Amino acid sequence: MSDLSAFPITTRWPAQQPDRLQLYSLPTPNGVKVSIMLEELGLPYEPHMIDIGRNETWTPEFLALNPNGKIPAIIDPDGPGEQPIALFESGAILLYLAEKTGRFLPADPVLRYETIQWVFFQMAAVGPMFGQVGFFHKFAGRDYEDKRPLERYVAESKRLLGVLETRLAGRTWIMGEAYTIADISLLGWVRNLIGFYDAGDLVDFASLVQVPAWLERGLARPAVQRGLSIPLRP
Ligand SMILES: N[C@@H](CCC(=O)N[C@@H](CS)C(=O)NCC(=O)O)C(=O)O
Repeated sequence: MSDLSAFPITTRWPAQQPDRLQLYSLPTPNGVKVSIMLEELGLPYEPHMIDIGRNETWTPEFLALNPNGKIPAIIDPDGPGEQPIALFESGAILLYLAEKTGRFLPADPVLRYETIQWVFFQMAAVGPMFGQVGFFHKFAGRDYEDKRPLERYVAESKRLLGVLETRLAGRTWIMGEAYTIADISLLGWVRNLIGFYDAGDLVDFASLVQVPAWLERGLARPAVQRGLSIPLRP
């Protein structure tokens, strides 16, 4: 039986099954990357719902796991050297899980770095830019009189969607025939932009061909569907 008592987060969110990977998350575009990956892998894990609306990521127990105060984060009791490992940042977690299992990341070095490149593209560009569209279009920033920030983030998001549109031409997935962590990192963000953020018209999503078809293919995957609502919101 694994002992996770050295991790303060387990005092607030106790592990019922400490031998399983512990997921601390919420079904947001960053959170679902990890739940989708875990569902795709079929790894046993125990999800813990972290309520960001109640600032639970800013509690001392959560901050001890992620000093940056954000979901998702994990503890894998079966980490390298058979020691537990704690990780935050969804991109790092995707890479860790891909390397641990040898799945969803090509073994060929060139293809592997190409995949990682697209994961970084999501982490550095798509996530931050789409998130700002959400803030200025759907959340508090909606009431700001000055519309220039919204316009700037919409323009950049449209440009990024154009990059994806070009990349996906003639490809089923970002890496061609292989479904990888690049797709897993991006699907939730594109879905959220046109769904929850209601920004489809703003970014002229209807003018795209490849991205909507890719999104539909991704959303048709049962593991993606399951991962999109894990951990269950109350
Ligand atoms: N770069 C981080 C971003 C994580 C992030 O922004 N998480 C948001 C939810 S999508 C969060 O926890 N927000 C809580 C807060 O800022 O209070 C990652 O990809 O893991």
